Amino acid sequence: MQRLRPRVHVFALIAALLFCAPALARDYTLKSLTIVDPQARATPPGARTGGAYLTIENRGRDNDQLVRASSPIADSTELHAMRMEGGVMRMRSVTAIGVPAGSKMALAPGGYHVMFVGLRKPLVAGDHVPLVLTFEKAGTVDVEVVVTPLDAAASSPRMPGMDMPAPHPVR
Ligand SMILES: [Cu+2]
Repeated sequence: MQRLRPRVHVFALIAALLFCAPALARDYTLKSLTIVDPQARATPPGARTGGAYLTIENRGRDNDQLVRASSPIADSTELHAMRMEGGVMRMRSVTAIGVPAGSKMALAPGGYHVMFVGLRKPLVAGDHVPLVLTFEKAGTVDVEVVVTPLDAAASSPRMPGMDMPAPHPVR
């Protein structure tokens, strides 16, 4: 019996690691940039758009900017900003999202985000979807976006329009 115990502990450890893994934030390093915890909210049936969020840390001495995002899961993948205009939350596409040297830029509900326009299938909680991010200086990095349940972001500000067809003209 005594000799079995270490093995039991190893199994317990492995089980604990497997159980914890999905909850761990995934980080990706690209030169002096770190892409922290890319995630997207699950979409309701029939939704044509979805948003993805992540944080970019720039530990370098040069400013950089996110200039492009692409994914096979949507007809187009855009960089968007949200802001209040005349009391209404609106989003628009932007050509770049700056990441100044020594700073952290959070793409989060209510602000900048990556927008999937023309989703080819719904975003389902637990799925991992591929996303390619291109920076002006650091280059390109492949990340996986973890899809979280719709209500996981309930504590975040609601984003009217996010779950509806894009409210602005799409090229
Ligand atoms: Cu958007």
